[in-house]
Amino acid sequence: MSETNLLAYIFPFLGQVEFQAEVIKEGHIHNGWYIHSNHSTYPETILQKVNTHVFTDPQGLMENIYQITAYLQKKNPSQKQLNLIPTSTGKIYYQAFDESVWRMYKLIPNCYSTQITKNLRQVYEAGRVTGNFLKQLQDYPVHSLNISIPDFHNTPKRYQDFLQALSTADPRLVQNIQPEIEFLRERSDQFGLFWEALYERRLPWRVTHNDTKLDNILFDLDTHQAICLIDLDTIMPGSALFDFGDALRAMGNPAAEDEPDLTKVKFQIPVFEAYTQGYLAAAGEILTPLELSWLALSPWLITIEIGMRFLTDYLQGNQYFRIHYLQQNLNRSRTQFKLASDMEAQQSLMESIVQEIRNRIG
Ligand code: GN1
Ligand code: MG
Repeated sequence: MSETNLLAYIFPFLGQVEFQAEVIKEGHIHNGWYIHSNHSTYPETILQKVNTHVFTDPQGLMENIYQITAYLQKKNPSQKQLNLIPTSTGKIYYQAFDESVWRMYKLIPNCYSTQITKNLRQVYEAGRVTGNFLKQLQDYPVHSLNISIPDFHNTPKRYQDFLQALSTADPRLVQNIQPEIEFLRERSDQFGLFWEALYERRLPWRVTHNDTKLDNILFDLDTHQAICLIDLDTIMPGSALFDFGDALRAMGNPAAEDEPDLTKVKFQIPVFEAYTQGYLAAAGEILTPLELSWLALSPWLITIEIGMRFLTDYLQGNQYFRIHYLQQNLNRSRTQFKLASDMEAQQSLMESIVQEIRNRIG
């Protein structure tokens, strides 16, 4: 069977129309295509081949997405979101004989995602939609969710994984990353802060997205209002600090995630301020005192954690994150560590901004 026929078999509406597939280049994990056709109900869709090396329980992952989007839809019927298109057998994904897993979403018309912020209004919107996600799901039975990737934001475990990779890596690679090894070692006693507090229930378990970078948000093309979070694969029980921190890791840096010129990498305080305003306007009232007191610290810890994951993958031969050139994961990790250093230098300013916004909101 040709690929076109196979697709039309899985998603029968494709058998009724001519369609074009365009490769999606963003995203480090799945393979994806925009499918354009003149079908009346599904003119624009996204087809994804789920990365089952990363997500070993596709059934559990898809159940999470289905349950959470249905819950959000019920809570707020006017809120737009990506909808899964059922397969020919009425399922929300298709598992082929070779075990590959396929799914398709109907795109929301007139919207876009981006890796680069346009202006602070857009940053505020990103904060608002992420805070809103947290708030709308505050009563969802969090522990009924499947764990799509165990220990995803378990920073101490990520560090152990890094040390393990280091112990078996090619010595020439290790030689090249001595400053990065030292950077992590000096800070390693702080890596357990959030994860241990979650396990000791000092921080509440919440439904979190866990991958809140800017390009995982959809915006309205005309109004630039944020519509919803997308890329829902990593929805799991977690801490609000993971989502707040990861968003600022990505948005706070004006340079590319793999920018080789580290002088271009910095943490932008106005972005931090605008995002925090939007986030706290939406979710401020439900956050606990400990969550609020660690808000300004969370971008730092999550930035280091993701830098560590890039570096681990570099040492292990780039098996996890998709790369477009050999040094890309090394470059990615270096930007993260530079960014984290810049946050350290501005930590007290970030603390006072959170305090000031809290005072203003009341
Ligand atoms: C991956 O799939 P994507 O590109 O949205 C990764 C995140 C990282 C991010 C770094 C499942 O997200 O954890 O923060 O890359 N997703 C997974 O850009 O590992
Ligand atoms: Mg994504």
